[in-house]
Amino acid sequence: MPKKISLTRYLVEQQRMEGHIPPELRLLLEVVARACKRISQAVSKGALGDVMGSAESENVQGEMQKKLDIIANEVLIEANEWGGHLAAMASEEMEGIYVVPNRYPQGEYLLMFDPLDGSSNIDVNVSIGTIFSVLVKPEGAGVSEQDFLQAGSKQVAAGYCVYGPQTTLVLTVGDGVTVFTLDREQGSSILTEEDLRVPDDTKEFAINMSNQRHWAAPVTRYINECMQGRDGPRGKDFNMRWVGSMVADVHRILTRGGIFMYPWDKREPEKAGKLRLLYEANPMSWLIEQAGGSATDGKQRIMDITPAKLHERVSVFMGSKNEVERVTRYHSEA
Ligand code: P6P
Repeated sequence: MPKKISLTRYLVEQQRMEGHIPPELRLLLEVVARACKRISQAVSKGALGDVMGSAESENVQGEMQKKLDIIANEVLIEANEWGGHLAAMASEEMEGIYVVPNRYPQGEYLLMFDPLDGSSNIDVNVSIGTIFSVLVKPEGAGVSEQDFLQAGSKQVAAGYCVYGPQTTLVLTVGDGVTVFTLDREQGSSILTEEDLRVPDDTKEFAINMSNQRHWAAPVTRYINECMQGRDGPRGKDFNMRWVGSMVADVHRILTRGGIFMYPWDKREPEKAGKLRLLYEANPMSWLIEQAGGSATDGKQRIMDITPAKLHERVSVFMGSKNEVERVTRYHSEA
């Protein structure tokens, strides 16, 4: 167990002693963590807080918004817009970018987020979360959507906060993966794990099996071999988990290994996949890679993809290195 220090102290030490984090990035991460704490408090109220159910509106993805989707988005915007560390923000819940208003100082960072991932689980009290990613705005006056269209390898910070039995913030700035657990009595996030490692091998896969008839052949081959267990070519039995919240599934994989898959399928062949590249796949890919795992779209490293648009979707295979490499190899063999 690492020394029990707060997120603030950890970030100050990373800034002062390690030189990893410039002051503005430290401020950004502290503000995001504080916003996640507020979202956690709203989530935990449930039916007592008039935060459940549908907002009777659709987001840019054409998905029905939950009240908490909108609340979480507003909390993140309001917490970050005045601090002087950001030039603009982008969110799953907003069609265009949100440029920091002129009444506030502009910074050099770009913040992207899925404010409440897995919101279909809100009303049934299953873990959900916030995912965020940070880029540096390219040189030049002003800020535009084009500035956000950078490969995931350009990220300077990424993380998520999972609102489950514990509220846990998981973070990387390129020097491993660090875990902070919210101490509700103190009101601060306490360092509980450093340098998380994803085991290279696993016996657990995460995929929505109800889509099986729509998958491409390499995915069908991979899953069929897992389902054959010890009697099949894998020579071992597998288990399956699917929470329906990427944050919860990825947190489990970072904690005990596994492979998370949301592949392209025939239902909407024009879409590369369901998940979004900028504020879901890229931050999760960096965390997984920083913990020794792999993340591809079935053909290439997710973090090598240069986005063509803000809400670009991508096929996702991420987790234990040897499993991701196997299913990716099946794609190249197909
Ligand atoms: P399905 C949540 O809506 C999400 O974007 C991810 O968090 C989750 O892994 C996936 O979609 C679940 O999708 O099709 O199984 O409901």
